[in-house]
Amino acid sequence: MKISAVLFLIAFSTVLAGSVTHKTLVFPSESTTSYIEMVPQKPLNLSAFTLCMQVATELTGWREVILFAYRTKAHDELNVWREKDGRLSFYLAAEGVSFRVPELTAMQTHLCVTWDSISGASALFIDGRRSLIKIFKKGHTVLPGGKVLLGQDPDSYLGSFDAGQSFVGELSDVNMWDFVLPDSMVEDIACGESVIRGNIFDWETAALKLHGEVKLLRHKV
Ligand SMILES: *[C@@H]1O[C@H](CO)[C@@H](O)[C@H](O)[C@H]1NC(C)=O
Ligand SMILES: [Ca+2]
Repeated sequence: MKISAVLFLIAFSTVLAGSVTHKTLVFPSESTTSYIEMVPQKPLNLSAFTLCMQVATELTGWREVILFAYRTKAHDELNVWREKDGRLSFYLAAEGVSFRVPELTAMQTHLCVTWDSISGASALFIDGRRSLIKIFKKGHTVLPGGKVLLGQDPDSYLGSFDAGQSFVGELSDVNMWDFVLPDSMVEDIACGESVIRGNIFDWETAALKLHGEVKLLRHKV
């Protein structure tokens, strides 16, 4: 083999070895059985948060889609939804705030929601761009002691799933912080310029319990 060919092979394998793998979850079909439980690094005892995820779904039409569910034995504490009319919303203890945004599609969308109890300031970010701020649940606290599910909305602890609300598509990069990240950091995360690890959920290390047909894939990026 020529030296140049050898060098090329070495360079090529170095590129492959050095390439980053990305962990992602594929929810293949509507079901009442496919979901993930995510184990947090510390209790969701929150007076503020930033919750981010990378999401793609082809579900369209008059259908609710659960994007994130955290409930305790007694209550839904924090749920993120795509509503029937395409708006994105989040709910704290049964009350919701929604945002009129471009529809989720088959293409990846980086989505974050932020909330702060002191001011009630709530906002949503799509691919790093912030929505307007709405005032929501000022003075509220998200209570600890529950479980976080991706893919299903539990109407009881932890069951009573509805296939018509289940998530179908791809989810990844679910990261959560117990404070509100500055707009510029959300923008940097969304465009891949910085990796800021969540202190409640860190996607790189988060323990995931898979149920049903959900596939955990690692692909090179
Ligand atoms: C929740 O946070 C409050 C206020 O910071 C604290 O007093 C309480 O002990 C925390 N509870 C748990 C279970 O972490
Ligand atoms: Ca439900």
